[in-house]
Amino acid sequence: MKRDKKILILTSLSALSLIGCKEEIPMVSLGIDDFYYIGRMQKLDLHPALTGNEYRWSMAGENGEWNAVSSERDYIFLEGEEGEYRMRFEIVDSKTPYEHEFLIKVVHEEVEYSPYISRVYEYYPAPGQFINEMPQYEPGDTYAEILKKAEESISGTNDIMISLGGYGGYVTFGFDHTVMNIPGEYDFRIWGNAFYELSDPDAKGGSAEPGIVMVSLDTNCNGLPDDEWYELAGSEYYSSDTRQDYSITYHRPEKDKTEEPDDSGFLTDTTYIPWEDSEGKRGYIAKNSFHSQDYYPLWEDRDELRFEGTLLSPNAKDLSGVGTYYVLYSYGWGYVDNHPNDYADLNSFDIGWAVDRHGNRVNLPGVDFVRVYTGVNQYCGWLGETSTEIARARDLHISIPGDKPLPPAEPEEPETE
Ligand SMILES: [Ca+2]
Ligand SMILES: [Ca+2]
Ligand SMILES: [Ca+2]
Repeated sequence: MKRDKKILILTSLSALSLIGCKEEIPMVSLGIDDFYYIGRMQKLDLHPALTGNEYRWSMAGENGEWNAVSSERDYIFLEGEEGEYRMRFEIVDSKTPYEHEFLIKVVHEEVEYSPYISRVYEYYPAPGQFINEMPQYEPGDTYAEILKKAEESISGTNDIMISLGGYGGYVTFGFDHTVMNIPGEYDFRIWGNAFYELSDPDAKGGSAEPGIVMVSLDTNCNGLPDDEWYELAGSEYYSSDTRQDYSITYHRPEKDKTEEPDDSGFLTDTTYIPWEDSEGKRGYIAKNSFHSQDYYPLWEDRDELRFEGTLLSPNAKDLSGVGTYYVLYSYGWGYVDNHPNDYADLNSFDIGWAVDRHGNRVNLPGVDFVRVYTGVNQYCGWLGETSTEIARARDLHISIPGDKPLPPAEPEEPETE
């Protein structure tokens, strides 16, 4: 009880903010304080001022034993559960060893968190038949204005669909807190507009336009998505049909371009937006008769748009054989806009799936930024290019009334070939 009193006095004196990354305030030569207060799901960024040969950060376990949590010089403390965490920092050095114990009290947020998207940081769609309409471009709109429209569309429960266009087009969003990675559990869910066609629903085919998910932790604590990105390795990550380090460049159509329609009458310009990819292939995003607006982002100053990432193999089949009936089959798991929204688990994601650019698993305590990009470069006749759409996302660890428990996440370590 005595200890609690002491803590309360310290809180009122230090008046520390519970919002965002909290920079530690150097008070002793080490630069690590004795007590910290931080909201749950908020990062505490600790930088010791002293140096040595090695470093060791430990957290006290239930029985007072010390569990090592990091051997880096800097440490980001992040916990989702309220409570007191006893920490120890050691500098392992033969000449000037150092040891410092401190306490971190994790408290409930002052303003309740939203489980839904609160910020859209980037919206860079590839060209496509829904671009300039989802969200709606109005003459004179700048990138900042389109970004705001994208944010208003998918934030909270507004549920207004935005399109990412053809392969590579992406959106980057975040929440009003850090999304925790709970081991073995799905951590967040994303809503698209996929559906299964009615004639053969068991085949899980219809309109599946898989988007690849990437995640990032704001490790430099500047609130911006300029930190390391990691792909969530979904069911196709280790498939021999999936290609890493793919890139594509789209070109703005010429102003006075002559349209080249096809024989079907559905495509009004088959050579509308040219592209070439890293495999030496060339092609076009065609214009169709159902969507007559510009398909190239009109707020863009750049005359070519380059995107890169992992490429999933085509998932569509032309069941008619004559280009009139395409079915786009769902991949197993781990992609956006790939299964109907009713399937909660198949639209949910485990941060534990994260891999670095060499395919090595990384162990992230949580993420601040989520990026989704269209994962296939595919054209289905009159249906047009395949494009991932998004309407909503939520953190599954901020519960809301009516929540049903999800099954454990798919294997954290996807099977290798
Ligand atoms: Ca997880
Ligand atoms: Ca950052
Ligand atoms: Ca879609």
